[in-house]
Amino acid sequence: MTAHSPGRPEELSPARILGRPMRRSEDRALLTGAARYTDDVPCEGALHAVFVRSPIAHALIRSVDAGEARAMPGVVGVFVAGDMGGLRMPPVEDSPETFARPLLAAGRVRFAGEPVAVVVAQTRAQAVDAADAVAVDYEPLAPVIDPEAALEPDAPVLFPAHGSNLAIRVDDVAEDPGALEGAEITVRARFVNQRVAPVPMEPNGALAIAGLAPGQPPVALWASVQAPHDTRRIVAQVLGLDCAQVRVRTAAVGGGFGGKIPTYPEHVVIAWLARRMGGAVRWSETRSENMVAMTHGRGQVQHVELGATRDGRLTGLRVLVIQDIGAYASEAATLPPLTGLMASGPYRIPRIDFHAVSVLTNTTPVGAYRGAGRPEATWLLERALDMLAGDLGIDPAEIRRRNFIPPEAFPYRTPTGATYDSGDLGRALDTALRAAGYTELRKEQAARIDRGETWRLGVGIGSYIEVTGWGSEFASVEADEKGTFTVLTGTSPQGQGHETAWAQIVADTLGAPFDAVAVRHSDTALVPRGEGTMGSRSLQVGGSAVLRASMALLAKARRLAAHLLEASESDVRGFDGRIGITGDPESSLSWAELAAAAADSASLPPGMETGLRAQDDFEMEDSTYPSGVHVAVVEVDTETGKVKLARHIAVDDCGRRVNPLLVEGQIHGGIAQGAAQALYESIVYDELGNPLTASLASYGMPAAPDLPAFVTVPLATPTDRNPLGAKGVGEGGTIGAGPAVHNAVIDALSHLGVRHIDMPMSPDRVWMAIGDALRGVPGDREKGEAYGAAGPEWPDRGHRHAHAERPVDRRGVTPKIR
Ligand code: MCN
Repeated sequence: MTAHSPGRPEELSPARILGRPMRRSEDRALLTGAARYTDDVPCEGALHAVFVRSPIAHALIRSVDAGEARAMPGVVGVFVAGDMGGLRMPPVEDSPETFARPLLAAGRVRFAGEPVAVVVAQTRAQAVDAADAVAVDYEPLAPVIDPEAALEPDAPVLFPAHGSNLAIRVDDVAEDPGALEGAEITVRARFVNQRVAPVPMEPNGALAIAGLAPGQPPVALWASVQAPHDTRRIVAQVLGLDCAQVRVRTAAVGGGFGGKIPTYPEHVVIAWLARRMGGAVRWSETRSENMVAMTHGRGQVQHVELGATRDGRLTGLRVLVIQDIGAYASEAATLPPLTGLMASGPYRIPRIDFHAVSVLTNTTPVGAYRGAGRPEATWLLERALDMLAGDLGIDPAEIRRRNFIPPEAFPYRTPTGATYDSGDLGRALDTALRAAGYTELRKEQAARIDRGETWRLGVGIGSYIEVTGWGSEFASVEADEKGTFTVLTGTSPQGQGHETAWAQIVADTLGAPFDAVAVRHSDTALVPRGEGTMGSRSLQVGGSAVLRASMALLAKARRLAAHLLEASESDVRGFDGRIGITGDPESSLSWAELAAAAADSASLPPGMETGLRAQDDFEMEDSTYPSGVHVAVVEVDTETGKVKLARHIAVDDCGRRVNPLLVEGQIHGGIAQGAAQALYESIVYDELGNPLTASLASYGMPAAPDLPAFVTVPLATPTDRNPLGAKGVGEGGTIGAGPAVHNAVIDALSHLGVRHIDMPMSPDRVWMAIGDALRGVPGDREKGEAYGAAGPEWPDRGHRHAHAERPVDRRGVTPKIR
């Protein structure tokens, strides 16, 4: 592994821009309404597409009658799977071809919301009306909605050719059937990490343009996605084109949170339609469509056994995850391996046994959602650890302190195969507890119980370590004769502020004014390659490429300046935005002058190419492991079950911070999403697979008044895995917050005998849990105590579906971080 020194050329920046809390240059356009989203991209004469979606979770399609729709005003065409020649999406990485999705449902629908036909009309209103008139004759089939029920031998099967709903097994992360041997105490639990929706402010959408002038690509696609180059690859592959024949761009993207990583069949259909029509076709999802068509997140049932000594030292962990992947194998295939990789959390756990099964159900496909597999790992550990602390009568802070991997043990190799780079969890915990006023909170908690107050206080700790950064990323930096700089980056932000941070990196490295740097991204015709924005990878991979390209550009500028000034290169430096002999402004050149000179090959030193430009592809050889501790303070009304998140303190270690303001914004958004899952949000289906939460009236997404102002305290341990010394921060807030809030609610009620409440901890659930505890009702499924001494059916005990036909062997496949 290459070690990078985070050191950088100091002499260039009397007032360092790197590390400064600069306000986002993106925000003026966003806040004044000037920013253009996909649906705002002007395109005269574009036709409008509207999808006809299945209202049934599982059915055979007997016929589709589009006669009436075709005759309606403005309708240009109605298309079904057969019209598209059986085109299918390529199978998602790591998942078997059997489960690849057709562009439009072919013969069978597998979830409510699956597109069956598409209507194209002159106006959107006409397309909406005509879509209503498309008559689909369905023959309903028995659906299966619950992932555990889907594993039963008599469950309805989504892909009869596959023979069962067990799509993928994961047994190779950490296999140790004896992991609990020698434990003096074992906590057993069943947790449901419920299905949630990403709910980006801007739903999905696309505009495809075909029939452009000669010399232009046959298809130009605007799409609201997180990885435009990947979308280009998929669209080209499905339509039988070369990548060069497809241009993919994003306009402003109004949030993604993982839900815009996939290229959806709808994107490809829109591109196909544009080609078919020889013109432009646009599609814009409604909110209710978004709630059923965009991938959901989480969706794990977790069976957990955590072993320890009587003094609270962890000895072993066994986990069986049942991952609901929904109707087709999508990005969800990547989630259980990540949960497994992070199953050790920030603790020394000598032995770990991890297994997972990914299961098909008649529901919206599941994919990455902020944290993607890592919050699930943190949640199961943090809940089990609090249960253990309760059983042993040890303070939750103390049990964590006893088990944290100490700073001197890094780099630390876990039994699950991760090599953590650095961290100082003890310091993070102390910092968070101090900021929260932990001792006083405990006193106040006891006083409220003594006074018999109905609003009880709860304090919850969420400690985490997560994994960020993979792959490689492209960047180039070019100086021009106007003294401005253009950065091209392969990252593709949805609100993370890359234009600001990347400009800081360039300005700082080159000694250039921040405002002189323009950052361009998310256009495959402009940026040759890019892996996109996900997995909190962008700064450490993409930002490092920008840094290295800037340093290469500086080196080129110095060489050129030395040549033009007839000086020795070693005497030439950058200072005050110029390049020349330090302390002698007469013997120096501005970046504009250098760029002008670089355009003329006659001015260049031998062997130097024209143009003042440099590029870089930076590859991460190993991931970074951000960590942190969150403390949540809740008040719970024991009479109504209502929970108020009163305070939330976050100490997140993302290594070196390029822009503390951006980091804080990321942590704030992350906390909101973690707390939302703990308290409010859940995708709910009825037993027939009808989505009951397909609008924001029924899906419990919190708004600002539901959440307190968050307290964030910085802490940084260095990493040498990239030249910026940075770890990712885009997801840490979510990963730390959810379990902290969850633990806080149980903490408020544990004196009443409440041991666990599954999420979301809505007033009715909390109220019922209090009632059950007071009546001494033993733990049920809701309380995470479903299993007695026998425990669940672990694979080595002959998992009941071990015989399923063709489960896919993932041995040797490295998980990709989403
Ligand atoms: N940053 C920094 N110093 C660090 C780490 C990060 O200054 N040590 C800054 C970066 O410059 C960047 C931001 O923080 O501006 C986030 O950087 P990073 O952690 O690299 O994450 P990504 O840019 O790759 O963003 C992905 C991450 C993910 S995976 C989800 S999901 C998510 C998130 O970002 N979705 C978001 N934050 C989001 N924020 C918005 N507004 N919208 C989404 O959809």
